[in-house]
Amino acid sequence: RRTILKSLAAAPAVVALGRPGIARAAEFDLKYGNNLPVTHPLNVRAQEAVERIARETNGRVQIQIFPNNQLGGDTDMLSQVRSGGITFFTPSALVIATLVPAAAINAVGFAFADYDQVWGAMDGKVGAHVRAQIAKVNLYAFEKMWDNGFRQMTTSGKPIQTAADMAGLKIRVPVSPLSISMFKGLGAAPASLQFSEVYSALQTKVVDAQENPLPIIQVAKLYEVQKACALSNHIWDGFWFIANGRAWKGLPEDLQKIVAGAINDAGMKQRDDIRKLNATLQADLEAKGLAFNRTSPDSFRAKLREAGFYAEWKGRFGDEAWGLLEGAVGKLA
Ligand code: X2X
Repeated sequence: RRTILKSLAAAPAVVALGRPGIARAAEFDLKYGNNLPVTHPLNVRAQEAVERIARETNGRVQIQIFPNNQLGGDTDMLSQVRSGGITFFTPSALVIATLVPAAAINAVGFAFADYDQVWGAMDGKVGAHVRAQIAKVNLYAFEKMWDNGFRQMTTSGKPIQTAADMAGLKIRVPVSPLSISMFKGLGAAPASLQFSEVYSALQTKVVDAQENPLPIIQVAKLYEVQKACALSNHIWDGFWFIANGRAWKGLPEDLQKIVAGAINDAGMKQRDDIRKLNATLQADLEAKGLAFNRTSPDSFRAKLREAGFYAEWKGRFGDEAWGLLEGAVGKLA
């Protein structure tokens, strides 16, 4: 009788490890929300990280992922991660910049020529500067930024060839002061909408255009409601993997180390996933009916310069941050 009771008592621990879905509460039960469909590499790699964390902490840290705006749009998740309602969130640099203005520095129009420059800056001094600003609002930003990608412009009407084609274009942009400023500078009529609203806004023609990296256009099926894609590479955008500051400090150091290790490693794999996708996505999307054209950055840069975009944002970011960016990409307009 005693022996049976003992083995029954031991059983739940095994169940808890093997089947997190029905486990009793872990010592640290944490929530992570994001705005992307489960098929995006960000969610695929985050899921792997969550499993690794459960394993390496022997079930002490369980993270539940809420993908695809299940907990609300970006603005909602940003306030949830600040209050501690969720522990983790992956806002794009554009989105976290509504709270930490310095974070938009990587989104300055046409700043980066390629990924070597991007990761040089974001794994180097530019990224360190932004992470320090994020820390000031009691959020913890993990070291490795995850890739969203170079943003491209899609339209339901005529393709965008040069900056002149932007005149009056009703284009959706994220909830981001820099994006609004940049697209106004280009002569367009930008509207800020959270990502959760983009598909239906395009479908119902509330807006005629949007701009996002190709992996997003694919996983969110935006090709169903857009006709043409201009390869403009106008902004490089990434996701900061952030944690509520209090919750992060509340994790014992050994657990922090495991969580950060798993998340940063997953971020590096996610960057590589996007790199591989970038090589094949144009053909995939063409097969789904999206027409592609290349653009030269020249007319866009000239228009932005003329509109005072670079001068304005140099002032807003300040000489220090602007200098760090120029240190990574060369002199900006
Ligand atoms: O909302 C967007 O366009 C997206 C998915 O790229 C961001 O998260 C900024």
